Amino acid sequence: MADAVHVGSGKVRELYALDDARLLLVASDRISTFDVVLPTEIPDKGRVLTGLSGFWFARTQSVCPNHLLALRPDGRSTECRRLRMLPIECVVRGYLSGSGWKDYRTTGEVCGHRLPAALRESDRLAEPIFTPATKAASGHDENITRTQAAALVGAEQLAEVERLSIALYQLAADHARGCGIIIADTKFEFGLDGGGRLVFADEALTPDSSRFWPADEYKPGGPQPSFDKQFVRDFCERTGWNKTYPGPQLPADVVAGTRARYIEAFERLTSMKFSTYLANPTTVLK
Ligand code: Q0Z
Repeated sequence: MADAVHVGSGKVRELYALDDARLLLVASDRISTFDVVLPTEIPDKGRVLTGLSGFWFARTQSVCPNHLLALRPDGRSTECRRLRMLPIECVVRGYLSGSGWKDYRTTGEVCGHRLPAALRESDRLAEPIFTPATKAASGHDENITRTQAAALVGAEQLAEVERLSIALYQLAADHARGCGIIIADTKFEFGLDGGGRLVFADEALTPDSSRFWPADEYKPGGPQPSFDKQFVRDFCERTGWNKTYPGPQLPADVVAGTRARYIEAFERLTSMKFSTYLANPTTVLK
């Protein structure tokens, strides 16, 4: 990475420019919960997320072109095409949770979708809905209506990213359900290439960009356990932490249990051993 120039930081990822046309996206082992990055890392978390993104990019090429150029041998770095990113988060919800549930409870609607009365928290929706959000620099994205989103990207562009987002979600959610994982919702990002074509970018259907729930524990009517972060959340609740910076250090058993859950998600979804991925990350693209 001698001549990679650092161009951005996320809570748990770093972005570098390789040249005018290519970026390097590096997923760290940092973990955040309740919006705070914890002082303890989860070994291999960044590799699991990079491998899962690669897996989904490879398997959704028939739906939409994507930014992936190569996975590096370290398993946590993705070389990608440098795009002009759209200024909206393309969220798809198949289940009613998080801000979708909050908005529904207050207004009966989510991003302009009027939903049936008397839905419960975590209920499955009859059809997945496209619920765009703004990219708030401060961190917390804000749900917007499709009318507001159209004002940001244009009506034609919006209709196309909505269609693509729903198709990507349906493909992935169907696959994951067969692996015992419910993808309750997910956030996609799209960019435009030099020819003005829409390209699926950033991370693809990872547990950091989605809610993954264990299907065998699904019980609507309240919040669901997180497939990946539940040990961390339970530990944080037990300590009485007030959920402001800094967060607590995680004990070894919570780290090990959480690492095992990330690897379990990887192995279930890819039907590949994680050790095979570590030996040669490109195997996940075949
Ligand atoms: C992704 C982000 C990260 C901080 C910009 N293919 C692309 N072309 C242009 N821009 C991006 C991408 Cl993926 C892009 N982000 C999100 C990622 C650290 C911010 F690793 N920002």
